[in-house]
Amino acid sequence: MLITCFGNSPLNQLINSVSDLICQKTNGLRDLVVINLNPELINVYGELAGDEVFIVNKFFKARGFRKIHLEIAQLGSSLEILHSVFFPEPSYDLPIFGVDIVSTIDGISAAIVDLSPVNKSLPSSIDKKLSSLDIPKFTNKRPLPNWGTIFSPYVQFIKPHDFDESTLFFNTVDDFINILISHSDSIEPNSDQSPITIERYKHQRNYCQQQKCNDKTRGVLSKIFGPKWADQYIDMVLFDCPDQF
Ligand code: BLA
Repeated sequence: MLITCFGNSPLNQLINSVSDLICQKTNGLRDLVVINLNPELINVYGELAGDEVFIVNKFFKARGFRKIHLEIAQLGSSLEILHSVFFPEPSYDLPIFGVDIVSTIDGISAAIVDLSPVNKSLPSSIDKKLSSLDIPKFTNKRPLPNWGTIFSPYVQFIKPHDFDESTLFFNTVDDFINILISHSDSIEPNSDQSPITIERYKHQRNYCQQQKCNDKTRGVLSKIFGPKWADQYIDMVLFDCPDQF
């Protein structure tokens, strides 16, 4: 199958180009299928002080990935967010690919990308490829929050200084996703019940639990949709941790 991307929109240029990139890369995955969620959670519309609010979600699964999530949120006139996570099947030795880009009227305030481990460390071939990347020296590196222990040593959390740094961030996302996909193509799964699969499953749960500690995400969603809806959305859509995958 071939998925449609978000199309041209008046979004921030970095958000547009990264969402296109992720969409194109997703299209190249083996055994790609759409995951159908409750339609009320897929497209969410609202209003904030007369401004349009919408969240558009796309969900897929593919060989090696239990859930691929791509989300664009336009929250009023001054906040746009791109959120994407590739949750692996725990039977595959794959890290979690995650991207978050937050754009305000003053430009991008936060751009983060990582391949986060689901074991004590990253698979050695991924570690080797990441360590040989020429990761740019971004001007404004941002400190990780306390819950950010889930990220790898290669995580990039920045506020791009200018257009050139936005392009460099785009290239970094491209490098990270290419490393992930070429690794996913080269490996075979372990059995569902093997101890290593169970270990990866536990780490994935921990990743979700830690992400749920991000009060900035909760704060923005609560302000618009109320705290109950925000908690439900975070639990069921962004970082659901099913008992069994
Ligand atoms: C930060 N996330 C933020 C911020 C906002 C959101 C408003 C603060 C921006 C800033 O400090 O400049 C909001 N993010 C959202 C919303 C959604 C979203 C509303 O995804 C979805 C609807 N967050 C993720 C993923 C990662 C992530 C996958 O969803 C990492 C791969 C990271 N976001 C992340 C981090 C921060 C952040 C580390 C900074 C938190 C802090 O500084 O306390």
